[in-house]
Amino acid sequence: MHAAAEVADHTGLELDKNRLLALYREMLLIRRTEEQLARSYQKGDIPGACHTYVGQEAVAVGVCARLRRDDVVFSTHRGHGHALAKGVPPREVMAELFGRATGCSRGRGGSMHLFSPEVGLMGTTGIVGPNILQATGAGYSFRLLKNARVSVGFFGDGAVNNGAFHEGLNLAAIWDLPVLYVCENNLYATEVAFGAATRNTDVAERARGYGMAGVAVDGNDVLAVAAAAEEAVRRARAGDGPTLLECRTYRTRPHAEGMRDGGYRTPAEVDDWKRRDPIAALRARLLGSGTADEEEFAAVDAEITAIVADALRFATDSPYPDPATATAHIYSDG
Ligand SMILES: Cc1ncc(C[n+]2csc(CCOP(=O)(O)OP(=O)(O)O)c2C)c(N)n1
Repeated sequence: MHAAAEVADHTGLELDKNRLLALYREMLLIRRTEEQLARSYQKGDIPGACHTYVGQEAVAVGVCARLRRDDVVFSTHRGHGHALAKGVPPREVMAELFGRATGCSRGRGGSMHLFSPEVGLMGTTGIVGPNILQATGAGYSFRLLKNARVSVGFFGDGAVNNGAFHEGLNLAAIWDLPVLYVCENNLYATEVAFGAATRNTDVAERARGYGMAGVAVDGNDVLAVAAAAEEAVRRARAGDGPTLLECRTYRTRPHAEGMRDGGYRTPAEVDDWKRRDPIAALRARLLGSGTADEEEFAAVDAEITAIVADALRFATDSPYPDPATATAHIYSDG
């Protein structure tokens, strides 16, 4: 009780032990999956680009923990974490990256085209910005249908000077659309520092310009993200309009696997952010408050290791799509 109260005091969230451990588990699932994907990429097993989400796990997990299955997510080129957090099975994510027919996009999309509408993952995309408009459009349809569903657009700091950001947020504000705009501000767009791309690096503050709610949180604190998302989701479902949620975070691996990582940031900066690791932070907090013990964390760690190993086996053993079906799924039947 004491431990839960401590956590609640800090975040305003009432989360019991099981839900706290579930947040840890989800973040670890993303981390271990990404680490495996990085190794597989280095071995040449993954065709195409592979942008990992290592360091940013608290954002996807904190936001998606407050969503329902029928709420929708429009993701980015860095979308494996969003897919897993929204509920795409690890086997299907891994198999898609391997280009196999059992992947969530039947092996036709790869890393930047993960789709699983069954669980509300409406797609990752290689184009920076337009998913903001897609999220806005989904919010508009939910508003018209009056179904109290919520739409989420994740994007990086690299998208906020794109015209789509302005158009999407402005429309959502004037029509009170049920949308969460989640900016994962990891300080760089590829190798360009955010401060070199804008005079105003305070993303959340831009919300005022659109007349909508804007909140900035520590994006490496999953409980802070979840608390902010809870409030934004409540606002959206109540018909009280959209929220711009800026999560300040950092990616600790290169922009994409296979890219070098020097020149635009220092090893000391990367090390500093590694010390602010979101997974280690939650673990330390739950141990410190007596909410969970080492044995319980060891059990979660073992479970995740097994899940990722199973996903890798599944991907490796799965067939490639039949070349004879190359033109299938290109046009909708109706
Ligand atoms: C419209 C468009 N312009 C440029 C690119 C090339 N590009 C790919 S990723 C990227 C940086 C994106 O940075 P950010 O949005 O901050 O996301 P992060 O990679 O930091 O997660 C750019 C410019 C693109 N994919 N789409």
